[in-house]
Order: sequence, then structure tokens, then C-alpha cells
Amino acid sequence: MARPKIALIGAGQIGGTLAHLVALKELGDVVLFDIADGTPQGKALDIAEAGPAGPFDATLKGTTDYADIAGADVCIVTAGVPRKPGMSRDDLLGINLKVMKSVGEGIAANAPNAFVICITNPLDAMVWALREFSGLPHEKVCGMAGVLDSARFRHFLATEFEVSMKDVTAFVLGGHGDTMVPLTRYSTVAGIPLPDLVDMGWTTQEKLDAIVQRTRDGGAEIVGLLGNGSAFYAPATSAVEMAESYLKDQKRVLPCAAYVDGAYGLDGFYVGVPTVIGKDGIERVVNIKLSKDEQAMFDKSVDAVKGLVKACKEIDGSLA
Ligand code: A3D
Repeated sequence: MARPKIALIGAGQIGGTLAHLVALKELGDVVLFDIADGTPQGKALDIAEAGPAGPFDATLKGTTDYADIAGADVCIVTAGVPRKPGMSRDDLLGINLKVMKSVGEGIAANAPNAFVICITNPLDAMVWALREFSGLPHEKVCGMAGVLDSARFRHFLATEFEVSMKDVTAFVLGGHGDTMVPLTRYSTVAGIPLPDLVDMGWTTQEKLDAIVQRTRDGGAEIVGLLGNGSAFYAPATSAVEMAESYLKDQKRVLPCAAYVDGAYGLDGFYVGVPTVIGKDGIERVVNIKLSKDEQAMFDKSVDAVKGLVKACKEIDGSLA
């Protein structure tokens, strides 16, 4: 059986890390695409040369020609520009919207059966635009944010409790931005919800509130430290977890920016929700019951995303 083909659209910081992870995990052969001639070819060759020592078997090709992604099983999109210190994700909208148009058209023409994972920011609006430009089925186009946001939450919690990250689960809903909604009562250590752990004296409500805020600001914290780009190791690892669930039909329950039609009071909208990812793409949206406060936070987050989608429509008339 032929190995799966994984196309990485954008060969920058996240794209290069994705290629390395995909190869190390032997998930398939990699095509790295970018408009900056030399970058995808150089990174593909460098990673291919790591194969013998890895060791891993995978072919890697760098390209500036969309024809090379033909027949890809998975496309992971990071093309565009990242944030600089002081910028919000939303400041990237105008420039990255144009990039989504060319990427959407390139995928539609060459890899229309792929499962597409968008990472480009502002995430929820860009995944919506990418779906519109590509015309692919909604269940085959999604965005990576929730896995990263909940991984950050889990990391902070595991550090606070001094337990293995493997035993910490976390639940994050909503758009990928300052309005994201980390849900403490659905986040646990070995099944024990966080509010119970506060009652048990494992931490205080104040410390928990600070961790929730740090999770919301997780991207900005890295942007501030790096000074010239945004996070890439954790985002790439998170997207690979989603791609693996699709390729191996694992049916993992993972939060991601998915098309929600009917659940959460939404009719046809991309936002972060828990989903089941399997061989058919986003196979299910998990519709949990929210408390009044949680629903209010979720609605605020949805409104922020709606504002960005509206801005996309104003910039590009073909989206209206
Ligand atoms: P960077 O290292 O700049 O890589 C982006 C690459 O895209 C560069 O190599 C560009 O040459 C390339 N590119 C630009 N325009 C095009 C085009 N039209 N077609 C193909 N390639 C193009 O950025 P990065 O890898 O650090 O980040 C990529 C994106 O991910 C940015 O928009 C970030 O804001 C976003 N990001 C999202 C998350 C989420 O959790 C959603 C986290 C971190 C970064």
C-alpha cells in the first residue's frame, strides 16, 4: 500500500516543524509547498538527510508548484504571516485572507479529496475563508487551535499539581483568541474535575483563575518571548495529532475549529468545539450542555469570530 501523502502549505516555522514530526512519526510522505523559492526545497532536503539517523522512512519534496500536492490525503495550511509583538491575531486578517484565496484554489485544483487542517491566523475566520475559497465539503476542512489551547492549559495544570500531563485533561471552547473559553468543570486530573480539586485543597480558585488567564494569553506569551515570530513546536505537534487521527481513523475526541450547524445554537459557523476526527474528517461535533455563564462566554467568543468573518466579506466581495 502506498504511504499517505501529506502536503504542508507554508514551509515556515510551523511548516518545517510539521515536516520533521510527520517524518519522525512515519505518518507518510511529505510535500512542502511555499512561495519563497528555496525554503521548501532546503527544508525538505535537510529533513530527508535526517532519515538515516532518525531513523525514518519517508520521502520529502520541497516545491513552489501546486501540481506537486496532487492527490494529497492531508493538507496542513500555515501559509501567511505570523504575529509580531504588540500585534493581535486579528491584525493579520487582510494579508492572510489573500493567502487563503490562493491556497484554497490550489487545494481545490490539486487535492480536492484531502482532509484540510488550517493553522493560519486569525484562525476561525481563516478556516471559514479557506473552506469558502476551496469549496471542499465542510467536514473535510477544519482548524487547529483547541488542541493547542488545551495542551497549554494541561501543561500549566500538570505543573501546578505536579502530576503527569498524561493524567490531565482539559476542555477549551470557542474562538482562538482572547475570548476562548477554558471550561474548568470539564477539565480533570484522572477524572477529578478542577472545582473538586480546589475543594480538596490541591490549588486555590485564585491560582486556577490565573492559569485560565495564562492559557488565554498563551500565544502572546510566546510571541513576547521570541520577539520575532510566534509559537511553532506546540502548534505543529497539535496539528499532527489531528492529522494522525484522520489518517488512522482513530476517532479521537479533539477540540478544533469545525463547521457547526445545529449544535450550540449555531447555524453554519466555524468555531472551536469538541469533535470526533476519523476517516471521514470531522465525523461528529460533540454538543455539550453549557451553564448560563459558560454559554454567555461562548456567545461572546462566537460574536468576536462573526465580526472577523464580516470583515473578510467586506475585504473580498466574492465571499459575501
Ligand atoms: P512563518 O514562519 O512566517 O511561515 C509562513 C510561511 O508562509 C512563510 O514561509 C511564507 O513564505 C509562506 N507564505 C506566505 N504566503 C504564502 C502563499 N501565498 N502561499 C504559500 N506560502 C506562503 O509563520 P509560522 O509558520 O510561524 O506561522 C504560520 C501561521 O500560523 C501564522 O499565520 C501564525 O499566526 C499561525 N499560527 C497559528 C496558531 C494557532 O494556534 C492557530 C499558532 C501559531 C501560529
